[in-house]
Amino acid sequence: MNYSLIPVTNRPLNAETPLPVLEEATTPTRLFYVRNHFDIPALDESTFQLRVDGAVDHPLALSLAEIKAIPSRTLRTAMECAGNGRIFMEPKPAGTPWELGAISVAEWTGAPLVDVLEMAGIDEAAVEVLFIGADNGIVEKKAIHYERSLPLNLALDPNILLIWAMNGETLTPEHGYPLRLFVPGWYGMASVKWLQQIRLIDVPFDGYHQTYHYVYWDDDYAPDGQPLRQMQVRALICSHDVGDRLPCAEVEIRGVAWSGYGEVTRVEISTRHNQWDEATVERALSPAATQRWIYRWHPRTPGEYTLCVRATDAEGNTQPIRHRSNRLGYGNNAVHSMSVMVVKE
Ligand SMILES: Nc1nc2c(c(=O)[nH]1)N[C@H]1C(S)=C(S)[C@@H](COP(=O)(O)O)O[C@H]1N2
Ligand SMILES: [Mo]
Repeated sequence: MNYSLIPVTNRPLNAETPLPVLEEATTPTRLFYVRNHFDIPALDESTFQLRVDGAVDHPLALSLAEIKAIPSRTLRTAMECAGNGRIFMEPKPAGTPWELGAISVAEWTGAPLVDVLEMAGIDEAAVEVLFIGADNGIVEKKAIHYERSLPLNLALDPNILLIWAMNGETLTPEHGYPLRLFVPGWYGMASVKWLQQIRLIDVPFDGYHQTYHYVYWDDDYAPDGQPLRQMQVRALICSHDVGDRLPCAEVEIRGVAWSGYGEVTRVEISTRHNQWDEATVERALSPAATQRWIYRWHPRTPGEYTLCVRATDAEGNTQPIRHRSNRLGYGNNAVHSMSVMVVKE
């Protein structure tokens, strides 16, 4: 099949991955979902500099060549937008109307953030690390950049990378060329694209995309003001779509599952109300990557069926039947369900 990205909004550009593509171990870059708050900035790696300043011993201005000279790491890991599935929430929250394709997997290559922080020397006054993107716009009458922070203790995780290659190639403009942050296992908002400045700060950051967006308000489970972090456990059906007609014979139902909290240990399928059967799920090949699952189903009688899939991770987190509710429509990891028609051959 010749797939292409599914447009969600044009300006800023937001587009989702067709679900069948997720069966591949990595998502081809041209089909990797795109989530932007502002227009894509035009940057050039020959003049690019990453500034590292604030509460550091020696402020730095690093060229891309200098960042590439740091021994790199490569991780194959999923990234999902915290608003994935928002369109299915009721009442419908404001925000980008994602269906279920705001999730993709790439092979991310870059320099460990901690190495750059150590080059600059972390001053003891630092409590957070702020990441400033080059993209900007007017929000509530104020000119702002896309910026997010991480608590210093979390920012020292050697798996947090300054990415300069995605799927073995130079980053594309949509995905943050020439440099982006990548925080494995977290919802995508943490992985600041077009990263131009890292500032160590001595008070917690309270910018728009930190303390207003990407926070749970009026949520069913989380206390008010709790910031979003790890991706919640989720499984999707990739082999079929709503309304598909299936023969009354053995069929393979396939899909993927992932969690930011650890390996997915169990995937269950329901084809009849409230009855769950085990699917076979592959082991995680790397942390927070998608794991494929498969279920062989042999419907005995024609008719309409609702297929549901539910994943559980190593920490025992599992998916709710009904989505959680919160003001901004985040973290919808309700079971994926779809009705299909089984027909006589
Ligand atoms: N500078 C910048 N970084 C950003 C964003 C943005 O709008 N600007 N969007 C964030 C969000 S909400 C997500 S889900 C991911 C999406 O990354 P992608 O477009 O490469 O899929 O980037 C994050 N980093
Ligand atoms: Mo996002």
